[in-house]
Amino acid sequence: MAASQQRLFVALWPDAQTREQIAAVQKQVMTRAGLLDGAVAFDNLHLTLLFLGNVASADIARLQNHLSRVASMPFHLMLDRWGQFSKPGILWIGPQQTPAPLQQLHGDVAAACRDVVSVRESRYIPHVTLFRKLQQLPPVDAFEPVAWLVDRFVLVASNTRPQGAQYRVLQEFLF
Ligand code: 3AM
Repeated sequence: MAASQQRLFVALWPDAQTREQIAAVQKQVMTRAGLLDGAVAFDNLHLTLLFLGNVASADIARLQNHLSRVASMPFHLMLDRWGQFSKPGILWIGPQQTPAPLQQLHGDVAAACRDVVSVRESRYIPHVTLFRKLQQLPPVDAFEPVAWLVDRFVLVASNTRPQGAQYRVLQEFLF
């Protein structure tokens, strides 16, 4: 039987080369700080555009339809700074300067989703989470900035399991 609802989010999904570069930054911290736990799984690395939470399965086709109308030009995104959310022990990398097309894309995705699901307003801080649930945030060093050519976004289903989240890309939306 199909699930009556799915936990969804909209994200930028790194291409293979960008994913490798992000993972290399993650590895650098693990090696230098001797971290054993908390690393986001390689296949799960992403940049969230909008977290939607539970969406009724009956609404997902309409959501996809609205998202397919979101347009953008491809743009460059430079992941060149560290950041942390200290409450849940999150360490991330993100852009020093949010490119205007990314801010626009976030707004357009939120507007498209708002027609179908309720979307909470909050300040958008673009980031790729590298570690979660760290007891202590490790010291971080300079890293090789990751240059990402963004030409699509994705709708992702998240299955939260005790052994960690499992993400499944439901649809890719090319610009
Ligand atoms: O992109 P990151 O890793 O920062 O933490 C979750 C992850 O964020 C976040 O959505 C992304 C994809 O799972 N998330 C999970 N539950 C959330 C909630 N209730 C949430 N974001 C906001 N509100």
